[in-house]
Amino acid sequence: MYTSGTTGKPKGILHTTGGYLTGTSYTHWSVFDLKDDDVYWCTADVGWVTGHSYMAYGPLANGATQVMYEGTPEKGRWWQIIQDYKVSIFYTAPTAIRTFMKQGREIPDGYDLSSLRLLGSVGEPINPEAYMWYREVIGGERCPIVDTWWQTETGQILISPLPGVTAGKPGSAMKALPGVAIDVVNDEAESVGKGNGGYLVVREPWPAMLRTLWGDDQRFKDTYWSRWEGLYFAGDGAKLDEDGDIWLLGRVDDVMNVSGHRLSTTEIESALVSHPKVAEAAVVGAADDMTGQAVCAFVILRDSAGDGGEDIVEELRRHVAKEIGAIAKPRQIMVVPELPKTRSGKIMRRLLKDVAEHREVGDVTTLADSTVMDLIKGKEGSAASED
Ligand code: 7RM
Repeated sequence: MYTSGTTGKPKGILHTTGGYLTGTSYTHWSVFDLKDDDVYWCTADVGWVTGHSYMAYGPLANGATQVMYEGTPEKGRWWQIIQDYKVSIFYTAPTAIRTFMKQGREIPDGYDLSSLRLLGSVGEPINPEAYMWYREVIGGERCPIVDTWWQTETGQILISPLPGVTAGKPGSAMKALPGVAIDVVNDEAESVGKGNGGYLVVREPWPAMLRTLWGDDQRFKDTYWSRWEGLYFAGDGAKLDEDGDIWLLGRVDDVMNVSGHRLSTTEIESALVSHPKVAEAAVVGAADDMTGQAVCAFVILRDSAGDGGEDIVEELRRHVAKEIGAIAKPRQIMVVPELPKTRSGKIMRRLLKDVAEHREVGDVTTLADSTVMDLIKGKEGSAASED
């Protein structure tokens, strides 16, 4: 499976039949608590690893009854499918959830979603705001949510609550699955312990782990195994809360450094999305003479917010300062109609960074819609605010 290349040249991830099938079938059964009478639906694009592991290999090995649907999620279409086929387990991405939030709850409210008993999320951190909406509007307050963390490289889910075993927390992927040795470490590879943040690593092998990069063993070693002896480096930042539960903070490459303070993309984006007028947000660190880097945010407003009003940019900057602290206050916020995403729904922050640093926009070939950057560049300068 090739990685989407959000940060560089795509990598050919080599999986093996035995390990990969063991890892995907076991986790598809345990994380989704699969029963004989379930109707399972994963909305992923089958070209994304999620489509491979959790539409093809895992569910088919388990003999699951499943819905497969190819097409754009027109308003109401997904809820119609759940209603018609009595889907009981539904697995989708936060980017889709936020799109539905943007359109308003009246649409799903028009369908009978009572067959659902379990909801899943995958692909990026699910903001607490989106989690609550998913639980209430789609899950009718009765379905547990499994926020599943994993990668093309891991092949299978490694971090997730288990329904009926682990209580969920909005925004946390909670615990490593049984047998999976996740840790959060500092630069010296020491466990940071409860209440602290650092790098997400895996200390022991797991069944569906990648075996190498296709045709490039050296790059495999350099990318995943060179930072610390014997630890798999996932490339994500994470923190452990006081209970030892895991919160993913986004890619380490995307961490911003503002006047010596390390800020995570996830936390600032979640603060923006918690504002009632905001549907989606992406933040990047842009070079700044004063502070080294400055926070630049791109936001999509909810349909109900109209154009947000004259003072929307100031309102949002103050909101972030209130939620996180003055250090995280964006230097600049741009209200945009779309964000640049891959087909798997991941925001390509490097393109937004190009805009924020007033550069020619880089390679857009892996975008789901390559015209999006023109829309964003068209907005440049219109909603900037600096102090
Ligand atoms: C399954 C998939 C992998 C990267 C990974 C993370 C991010 C995925 C979550 C998540 C927070 C999650 N494979 N990621 N799931 N971050 N919470 N539940 O997405 O190879 O395409 O991407 O996606 O940064 O490293 S992937």
